[in-house]
Amino acid sequence: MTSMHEVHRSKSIEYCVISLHNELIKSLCCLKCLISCHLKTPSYFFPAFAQRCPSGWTLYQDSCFIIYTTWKNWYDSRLACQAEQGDLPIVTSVEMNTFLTSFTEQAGNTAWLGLNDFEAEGTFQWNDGTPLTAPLDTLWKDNNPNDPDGSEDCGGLRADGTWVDLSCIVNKYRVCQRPNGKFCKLFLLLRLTIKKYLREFMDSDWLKNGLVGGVFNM
Ligand SMILES: [Ca+2]
Ligand SMILES: [Ca+2]
Repeated sequence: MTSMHEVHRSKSIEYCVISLHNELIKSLCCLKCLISCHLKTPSYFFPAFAQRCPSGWTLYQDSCFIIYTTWKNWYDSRLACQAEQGDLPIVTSVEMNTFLTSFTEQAGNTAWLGLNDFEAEGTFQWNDGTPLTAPLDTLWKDNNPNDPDGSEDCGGLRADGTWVDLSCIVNKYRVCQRPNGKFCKLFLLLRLTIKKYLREFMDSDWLKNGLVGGVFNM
């Protein structure tokens, strides 16, 4: 039978562990603010900021997207995206291309993609080095890539959803892609891990057997 003393000791331990847990979460939240997840509201509730894009950006899968209708060449467009912790888009599926086309269709012009054939003429790859593979290579507009004068090394997404190779120094719109709260997800994972270990700590035999009970009751 559980004595009142044991119940009291158990509650003391529980309170200490919960307090410790809360302090850890608060510390993580402060750190989160420092690395700036671009949240609208500073919240301790991790699920609430697991999926947040900055104002004006649209969430699609694990990334945030925005179109800018200021005219820039491919290089300056890329730099502008990188200045916002993003990059030109890397299209990973036909569905994603359809999503991106909603931007160019509305804007009514071509936007730069993170696609180029700098390394080998005619062999396009994404800015992260991954090759362009089927079925995405069916998205080229008729007769593209054509590189008519040997200078069309950058890929753009047209308003109709097809792609063209263009001279990298011509000015086009740009879509920027940036990760959606990767740091926040890391904290969410960290929090779940901490909870798991705290629960195991609470349930551990050596704790229940009172080996450290005296310490908590001091
Ligand atoms: Ca080319
Ligand atoms: Ca072309």
